[in-house]
Amino acid sequence: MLFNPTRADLRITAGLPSQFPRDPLPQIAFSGRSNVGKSSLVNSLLGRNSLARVSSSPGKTITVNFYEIDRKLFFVDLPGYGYANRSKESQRVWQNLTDGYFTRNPNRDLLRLVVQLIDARIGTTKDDLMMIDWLNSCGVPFLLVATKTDKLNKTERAEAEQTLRQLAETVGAPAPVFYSSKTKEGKDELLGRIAASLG
Ligand SMILES: Nc1nc2c(ncn2[C@@H]2O[C@H](COP(=O)(O)OP(=O)(O)O)[C@@H](O)[C@H]2O)c(=O)[nH]1
Ligand SMILES: [Mg+2]
Repeated sequence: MLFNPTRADLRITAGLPSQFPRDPLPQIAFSGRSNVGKSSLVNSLLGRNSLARVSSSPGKTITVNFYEIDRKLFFVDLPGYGYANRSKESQRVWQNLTDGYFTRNPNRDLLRLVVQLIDARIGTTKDDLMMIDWLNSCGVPFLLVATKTDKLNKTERAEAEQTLRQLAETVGAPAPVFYSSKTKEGKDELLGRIAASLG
């Protein structure tokens, strides 16, 4: 399916699974640790500077944000995970909402792809692996995307490529995409993979 990524609007900021939209449009979800560069990636895919907020204090609000793209699909910005000083209560809210997205989403069958972000500089964290395990156990198709590749030197880049390719193979995901919101590396490739997942 072809779509114009610049025709995008924030449709709803959902704090509860009951607020998820019911429109029968395919969904592409974005998942990753807080601060992995998710908002920046969504903005750069949409050619916007600030549609998805790039936060200075990460993880303040726990919401699932639905962006309607070209009236054809939703980009779904899932709440970030993995910061150290999260309270028990906010951990519970995160769990309920994220779990709700995969298990109580009225349009769960319209979820085409989860774009799972990994910070290229930090590498795969324990939380990333838990998320990947969970996506696997839910049977959701997902794609690994390394973010912030502009921060890597040549050696680090080669290492990151090797590690991530290996991980993708191990977990049965397709070849990873390497992305930089700064240089736009990987933008066309990721848009192409998303379009392909829509059939
Ligand atoms: N160098 C570089 N920095 C990035 C990139 N993407 C995000 N960042 C920075 O990483 C921080 C977190 O980004 P943000 O998009 O808010 O992450 P989120 O919490 O996952 O939504 C911000 O300071 C961004 O400017 C990138 O591709 N390259
Ligand atoms: Mg964000």
